Amino acid sequence: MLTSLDLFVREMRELLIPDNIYIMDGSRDEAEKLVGVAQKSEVGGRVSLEKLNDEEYPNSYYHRSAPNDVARAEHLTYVCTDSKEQAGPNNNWMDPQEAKKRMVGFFKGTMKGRTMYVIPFVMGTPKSKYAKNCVQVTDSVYVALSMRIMSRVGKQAIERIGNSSDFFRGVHSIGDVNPDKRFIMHFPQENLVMSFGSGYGGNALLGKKCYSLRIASYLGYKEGWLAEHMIIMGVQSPEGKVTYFLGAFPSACGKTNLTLLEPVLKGYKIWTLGDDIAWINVGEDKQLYAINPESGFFGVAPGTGFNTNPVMMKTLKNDKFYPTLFTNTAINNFNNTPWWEGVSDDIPTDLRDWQGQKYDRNSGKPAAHPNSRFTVSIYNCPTLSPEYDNLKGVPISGIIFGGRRRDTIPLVYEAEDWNSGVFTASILGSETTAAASGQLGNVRRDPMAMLPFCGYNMGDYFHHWLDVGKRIEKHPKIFMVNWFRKDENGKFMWPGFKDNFRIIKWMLDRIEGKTGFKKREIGLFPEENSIDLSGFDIKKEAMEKLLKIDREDWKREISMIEEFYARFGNKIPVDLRNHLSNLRKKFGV
Ligand code: GTP
Ligand code: SPV
Ligand code: MN
Repeated sequence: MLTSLDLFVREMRELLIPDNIYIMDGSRDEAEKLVGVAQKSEVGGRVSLEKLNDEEYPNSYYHRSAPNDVARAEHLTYVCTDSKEQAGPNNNWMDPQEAKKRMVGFFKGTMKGRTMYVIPFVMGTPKSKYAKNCVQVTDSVYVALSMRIMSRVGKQAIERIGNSSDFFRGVHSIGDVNPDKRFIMHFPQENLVMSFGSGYGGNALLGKKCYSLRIASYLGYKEGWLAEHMIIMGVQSPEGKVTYFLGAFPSACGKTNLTLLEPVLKGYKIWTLGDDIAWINVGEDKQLYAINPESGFFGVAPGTGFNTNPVMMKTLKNDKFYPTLFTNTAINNFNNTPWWEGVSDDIPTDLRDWQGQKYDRNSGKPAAHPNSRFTVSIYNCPTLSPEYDNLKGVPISGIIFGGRRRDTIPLVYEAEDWNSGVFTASILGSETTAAASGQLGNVRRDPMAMLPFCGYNMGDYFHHWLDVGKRIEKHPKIFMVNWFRKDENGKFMWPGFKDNFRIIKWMLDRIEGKTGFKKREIGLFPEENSIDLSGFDIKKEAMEKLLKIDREDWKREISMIEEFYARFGNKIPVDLRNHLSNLRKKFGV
């Protein structure tokens, strides 16, 4: 008897017409074999993988993508539900039949002369009831190897699927990496994604944003849980108590750095559980519990160095899990190591830039692509939490939201209660970054850092957040932060990175009731001297500026929020609309 999985593979063979089919077992031997294949295979004139200096970066390989394929393509990403309203104004929409017709046209026979890799994988630790079964096919050996780092690839997935037809199906081909034939189509009602024409990150590793956020958020809406663009971390106090936080920041706004933080305050420790995605369930004790469905980091390289993120540097130099990949960084020819802005203070003299050209340091351009990344197993991380594989996840006491804002948003404040927190998260704005193709530095609304990742109507999503709040008894505290406020000279006013722990410590004190608050227009602010600034010579005026509410800035902010809310019409919950009108009154608009 053919299983549903067999039938899917047969259907894919008939559609894609590959020369060979390879079903992955997830073993290390297999990974070594596939790396060998990648070292010999070319995509668009580029060798798929090149070995890097094994002493400096063990088990590490370098990949250069096509220059037109270096980031998520939000304008080519669609949610194809029966009606446009289900997808909402936050998504591009296409009729599912039309979308499929278009994609089948692209996919037909596209794997002639290629191998089809069949990747069975589990998102979440396989014994957990929250884990989900998935299968992706791809013709990119780089994607296949990346998937093995980012998720649990192999036999366990096939065993878990068994005779069931209930698994996520991902269909992927790099095609000829032509942006005119590039689409990432989601079919939440069919647990299906079809992605053509890109080999990059979130466009191609379908377990990541496509499944674990867009499809999973839709499943969560139906089933009563949340799939979020969030880190998970444990903060251990000098007494040994661990408090778990979630943190949502838009792409390239500091998640990976926060979850691998080495605290600046003595006696504290951060335990890493996840740097990008959290699946959040209501536990039997009516508390929120979170798991990380992923098993690796696909992290931003620029800015990562021993000064800013020593734990990630150690992770990248760890040889535990094979392999580690570097994509679109520069290469230091002197010792064949990957190089990017921020990994060393001085620029090496003999660099190849991310496109493989000799780097001209007078060009004014960076050598590494601003969205160059590393793909590395979470098991390489020295601060990996012992609770990482906990089947029910970890109990959540605090949720942090943050954006990248040169002005308007204070360094930190707290929401008064769950619903105010949902409102605060729903009005999150952030400057666009290199993680998605398009203009940089534009402020846009990015509620819960989920604008590009919510697989259904965001109005319904806000209702869902409020509903989850009604089902829990012990509500986590909700905070808003902004590490990126700038002074008149365009300089960051807050040092960020390890000093962010000073703010985390204040949150801990708030959770434990050890410090009070000052109530202001937008929420609860730290009392005088309650942020631990020991060993840090920041001026009192600088702190005041970092925590300032500028009324003119906020009037502008409110009009941006209103514009955003208006797109959703009466889908915006009444409670959130009331919060907005209260805010308007406080600022006299
Ligand atoms: P995605 O993987 O795209 O979801 O990004 P992310 O949210 O994990 O962001 P990440 O931690 O990789 O940081 C993105 C960029 O911001 C990097 O260049 C970091 O060096 C920089 N960054 C992170 N934290 C801080 C901070 O506290 N202050 C400043 N100034 N920069 C930071
Ligand atoms: C992001 O853009 O938020 C990322 C990178 O984490 S990607 O996998 O490309 O989505
Ligand atoms: Mn992300």
